Amino acid sequence: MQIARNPALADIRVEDDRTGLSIETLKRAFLDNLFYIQGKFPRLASKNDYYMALAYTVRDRLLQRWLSTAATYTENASRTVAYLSAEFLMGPQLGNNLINLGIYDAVKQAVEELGLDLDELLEQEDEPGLGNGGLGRLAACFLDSLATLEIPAIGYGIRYEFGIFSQGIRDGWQVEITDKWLSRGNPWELARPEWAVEVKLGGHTETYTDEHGQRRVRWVPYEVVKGVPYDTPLLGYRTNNCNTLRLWSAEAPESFDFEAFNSGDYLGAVYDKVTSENLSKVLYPNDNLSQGKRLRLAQQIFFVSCSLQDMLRILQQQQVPITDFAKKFTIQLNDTHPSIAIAELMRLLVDERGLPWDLAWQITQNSFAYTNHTLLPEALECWDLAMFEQMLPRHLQIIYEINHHFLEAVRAKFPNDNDRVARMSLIDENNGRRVRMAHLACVGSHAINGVAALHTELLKQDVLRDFYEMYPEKFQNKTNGVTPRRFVLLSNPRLSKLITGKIGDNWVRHLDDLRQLESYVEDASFREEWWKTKHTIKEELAAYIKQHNGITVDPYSIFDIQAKRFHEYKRQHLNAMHIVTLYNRIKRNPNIDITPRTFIFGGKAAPGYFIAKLIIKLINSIAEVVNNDPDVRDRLKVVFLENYSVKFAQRVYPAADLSEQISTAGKEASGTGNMKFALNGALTIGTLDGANVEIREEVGAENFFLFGLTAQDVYALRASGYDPSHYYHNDWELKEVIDRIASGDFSRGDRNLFQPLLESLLNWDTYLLLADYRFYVDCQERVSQAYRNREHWTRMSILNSARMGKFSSDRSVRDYCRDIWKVQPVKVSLDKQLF
Ligand code: 26Q
Repeated sequence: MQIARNPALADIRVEDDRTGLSIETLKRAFLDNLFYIQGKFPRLASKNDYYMALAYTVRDRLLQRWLSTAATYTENASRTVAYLSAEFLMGPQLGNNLINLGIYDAVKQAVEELGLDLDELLEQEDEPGLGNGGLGRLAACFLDSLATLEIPAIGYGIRYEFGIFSQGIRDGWQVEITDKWLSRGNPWELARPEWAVEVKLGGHTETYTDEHGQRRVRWVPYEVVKGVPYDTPLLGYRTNNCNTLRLWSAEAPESFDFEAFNSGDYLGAVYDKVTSENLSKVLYPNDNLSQGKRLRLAQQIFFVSCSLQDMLRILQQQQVPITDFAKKFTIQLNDTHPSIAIAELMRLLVDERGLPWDLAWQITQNSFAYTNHTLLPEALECWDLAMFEQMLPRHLQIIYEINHHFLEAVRAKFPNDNDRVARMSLIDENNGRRVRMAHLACVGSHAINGVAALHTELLKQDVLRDFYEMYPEKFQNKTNGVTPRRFVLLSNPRLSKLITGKIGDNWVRHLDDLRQLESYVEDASFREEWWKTKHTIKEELAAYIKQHNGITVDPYSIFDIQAKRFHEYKRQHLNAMHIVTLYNRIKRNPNIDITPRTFIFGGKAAPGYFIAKLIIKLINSIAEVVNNDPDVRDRLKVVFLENYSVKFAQRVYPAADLSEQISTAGKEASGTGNMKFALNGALTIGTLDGANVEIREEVGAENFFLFGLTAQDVYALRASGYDPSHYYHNDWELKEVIDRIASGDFSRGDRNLFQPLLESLLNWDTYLLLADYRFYVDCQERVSQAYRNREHWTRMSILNSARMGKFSSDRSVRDYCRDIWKVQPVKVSLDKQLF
């Protein structure tokens, strides 16, 4: 940005209606925005109008910081993190911006003085659900930490018109409803049509000789799509650094099919427009599954090419030579979804900027780093080669050339090892020819990381073993983290107040400071306050459940919560089997002494994932029976919370006593919900999987309910020939659970309904539920006993919160900055003369 000083504007007041933070100024600004932006006066305004007026009031205050940030970063030509992600699961913006600006209480009072309730206005916001789950939410937490740590950063992604579907529950089944999150307008974004770029698709390539006698390749595309950036400002916590989330929306290029237009085929031309816009139409709702669909590949190249062209524009605008690309930008690939960027940057540098291959490759490798988020083979992206070639003919040639150089290096390091060469090739020749995106990401990046210590070890030993042997120096661990701003301060104001009252508010930026709470563990009155706070929050969730589910739950019972995407490896059905176990015990002896529990589930299943949807139906079916059986006497309740989202998550984490983190060991890369629960004082029942391992190390084994097979046990059991029916026949209580589900007791006598699930468990049990069942149920019994001792439970709860400092995304991001990105903070001051 060129900043010209205009003396005529020099004496504009800074503390004005659009920037001032006093209650009076906020009120005036709010009414102005209601009038001039929403076009309403108070008597006719709806709650949504008030929300919008408030959002614009807050946005004005962000924009001042945003412009100062842009000016500062430009002046310093700061090294910038470009975080490339197909998903950003941001959650609602208003509350978080109030917190980070430090005006939450002032705004609450200002709207109250106008006769409004801030909580009701916050409720109005439709959250941008532009992600599936953990991976998208991690990207959002990282952006919050980057701004808070004053690191120049841009998040690049797709502005999906429809985010993750809204989930309804009808007759116990999940139904999907399209997510029209933009229907009432999005006050947080600014369209930047002046920075639109074009992306080519399809067609063929030609070689030619340029004016220097150099042989070059030209790509003649079949079609061109325009990408328009929409920017959302992201302010750090109590900093002036306001970074950018830049999301691309697909449009038809201006000159779309002009011939058809002139020849009178107006509708034909408009039809083409519709297909280009399809590129950013909808988020694929699969989590941890790659289906290899053409439109998905088109989405990936679309946002990646737009983002790289945008970086080249910034480079040019700041007059940085192209050869310094990797000095200006460090690009993080959030899984393989954006990994086509490696071939695209090579194309831009070699074909469009005329750089020699070797120099371009050096720049590319220096620019990229790759984060892997999965150990599941079905989640590793591979593209059918014919389809890939049809859409990206030039990229395929580039990948062949990268592969050629790479396989030569493999042969040099491991002579006479053809099997290894075939295993490592960027092209899989065995399963119908396919392009292996994880291999491209590994070869084209200077750093490769897993997201928890165990995950990184398993990558090195198993999924990426050959690459580890080839490039051991590239591999690093970066354990995930979550932002304490959204997931404690904003979502749990009661606990935050209690904590701040004891240790001050430094913990919000330095989460390790929570350790100071340890010294209050033996303080009985503090424990009492802690317990009461938790209890009040449970009462609030109970009221919500009453209102939305019509179920009465007992806030004195254990709130046992499993909230996450539905997937067999996450084993929600193991949790369901525990519920049926307790139900059977009650049916056998209605007077049995049982610790009351409320089982709460939340989460979506991918629309095409039949078994996951059947697990949702099973839970709802069990709920119907258990909640209404007089023998149960309200000691057990089962609740399914519809349409789990970030907004919802913020309600749920604070109210949990027990956090279910029960994936098959070796399957969950990290988990981040596990962190959000424990940070809010829930105890974990969990396997040694993902970050559970490290959480347990931090909080202490005595404050964590561990059960089940280890990743090594899982490998060994599979290798020795696992027979699930053995467990069925040798554990009568397990048999009784399966038999009751099979009997139709939970399906109004229908014995077929759950057969697909039960058959899969008895015949394959890919995720070893039957092997872990006894460990799990016995561990749950220890939980029930522990909960009966309120003092002891509260101690453990406090210690969980107090020792979770490591899992701040600030720590994660600092680690990336130090070991991978090599970036430094850049302070932004508000005194900057902007005009
Ligand atoms: C790929 C191809 C085509 C369509 C969809 C996809 C796709 C989309 C989303 C594949 C995977 C995802 C999401 C994966 C994910 O959320 N992984 C989670 O990442 C978290 C953050 O690191 C970890 O904590 C979780 O353990 C991991 O499951």
